[in-house]
Amino acid sequence: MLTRIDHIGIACRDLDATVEFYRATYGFEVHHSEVNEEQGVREAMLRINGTDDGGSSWIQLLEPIREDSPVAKWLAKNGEGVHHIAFGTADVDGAARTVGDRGVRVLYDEPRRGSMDSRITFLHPKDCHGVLTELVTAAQDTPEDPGHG
Ligand code: V0V
Ligand code: CO
Repeated sequence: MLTRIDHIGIACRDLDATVEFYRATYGFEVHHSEVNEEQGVREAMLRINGTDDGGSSWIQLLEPIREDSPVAKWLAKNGEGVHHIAFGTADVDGAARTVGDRGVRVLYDEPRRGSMDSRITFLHPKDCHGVLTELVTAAQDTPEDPGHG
């Protein structure tokens, strides 16, 4: 059902400085960056590796663009650090249904738009032993478009 770690989401106060740390320290480059208004973040995706199911694994660096956003709220309480983990699946709708049936609160009725046109949903951290958990189907993983875009 869940086939890989799609990404680790890291909350930071200064996206450019954090990107520079990952570049200078590890040699990771930004593959993609965007603003997600709905989620209230400016983000950069650093591609770590490809996987044999056609997806990839990423570090997702997140800077809040609004004080009332989940990442801003989390930063105010915890400071910078790991904010969530995201598992990759070819079928986020089915995976969310299955996990929901197992008693975990799924935060969205329908998956929403995530980074790079992925489809994402979240599981409540209080139902996941303190870990905000995201389920994601990458754009290139969707059954309608099995290509390698
Ligand atoms: C909150 N809590 C967390 C947490 N955020 N625990 C672990 N990890 C986190 N990231 C805990 C918090 O300490 C509280 O525990 C409790 O949950 C309620 O938190 P709150 O501060 O009162 O905040 P809420 O309830 O208003 O919101 C929490 C939820 C919210 C999880 C519902 O953050 C949310 O909707 N998150 C999903 C959306 C999101 O995070 N978007 C940003 C990434 P105590 O103090 O009661 O014990 S966007 C993204 O990943 C994208 C675009 C992508 O991947 O493509
Ligand atoms: Co994420």
